[in-house]
Amino acid sequence: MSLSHHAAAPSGSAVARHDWTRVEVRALFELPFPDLMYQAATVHRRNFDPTEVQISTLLSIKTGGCPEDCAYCPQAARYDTGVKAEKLMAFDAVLKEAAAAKAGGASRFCMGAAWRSPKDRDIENVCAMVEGVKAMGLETCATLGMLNREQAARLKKSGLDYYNHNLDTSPEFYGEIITTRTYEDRLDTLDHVRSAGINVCCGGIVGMGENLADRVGMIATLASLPQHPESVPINMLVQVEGTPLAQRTKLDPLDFVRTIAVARICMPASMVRLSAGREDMSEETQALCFLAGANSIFYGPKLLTTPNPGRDSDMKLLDKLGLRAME
Ligand code: SAM
Ligand code: DTB
Ligand code: SF4
Repeated sequence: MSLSHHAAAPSGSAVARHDWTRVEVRALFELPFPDLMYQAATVHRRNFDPTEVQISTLLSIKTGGCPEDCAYCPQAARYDTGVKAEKLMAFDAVLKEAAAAKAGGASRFCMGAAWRSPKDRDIENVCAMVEGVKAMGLETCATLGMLNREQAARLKKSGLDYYNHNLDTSPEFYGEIITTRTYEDRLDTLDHVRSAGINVCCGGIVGMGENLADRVGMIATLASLPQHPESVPINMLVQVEGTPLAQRTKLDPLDFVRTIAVARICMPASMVRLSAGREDMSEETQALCFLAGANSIFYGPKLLTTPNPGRDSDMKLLDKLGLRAME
């Protein structure tokens, strides 16, 4: 083998870097598709069994009526999307849903609330739910909005395994999507979660009208956090009628696959979740995402308020691809 050929082989190193520059990340996005896929699949295989997919189920424990202005979100009170504001679900009802998720094969149960930030009373109620869900043998995740240090510590004490808080996009594009909280606010919450010793689930959304530089900026920011998020959800925008982003030009599915591949390469040991948007995605696109290093999905017919593929069709897809649920 010639030296130059050898030098071109992907390293797939398990050593995680935290100093990814935008130039380097952009160069990955601009690789010829076969080279990008080869490199991503190599990194995936060095760090994980590529036939295993982690399965999480989502439940909206507090739906709608949110005061924030996130332009993608059907739960923002200011957009007329048909989502009705509800109160926090009762403890027993949440546990019933968690039991159904476990019976369906999920290993992680993620509880989402349409809050800007929880009140301390809300935190106490959610902590009770976390304890109950955990006692069933499920991993627990919550996404409740901005947290202060004390709230993160209280959630940790209840046994919460993961906290989801997304950066959503690049720092430059962020202001066009959300004005009611800053990028810095998000980084602060992530710091509080990390400092409390809770695993971090943090990713973003593509297909919001951002450009390549924004997708580069989003991945470079995630991969430059002091510690990579343990879970990185990559969402394809679910266009919801009534939200400001309902009519955005759809992203080419191959650019979505590229985003997954670059996330896999830059954060080699993280779980990369093929998150929202699968309902409108072909099986072929999803298969490419798994080849590109995605190893986690949301499972069950509903995300928070929008549809997700049914359990049967997902099981058929995993089966067709020879993939199985991670224990
Ligand atoms: N209210 C809390 C917050 O924003 O932090 C927690 C719930 S919020 C719905 C969680 C995440 O869902 C958002 O950060 C966003 O990334 C994602 N999301 C919301 N609406 C979406 C949509 N229409 N398409 C794709 N992802 C979406
Ligand atoms: C994440 O990154 N995606 C999930 C979860 N974290 C909470 C939410 C997707 C929501 C899609 C729109 C809806 O169903 O309301
Ligand atoms: Fe509220 Fe979260 Fe939706 Fe933003 S993403 S409007 S904070 S529920």
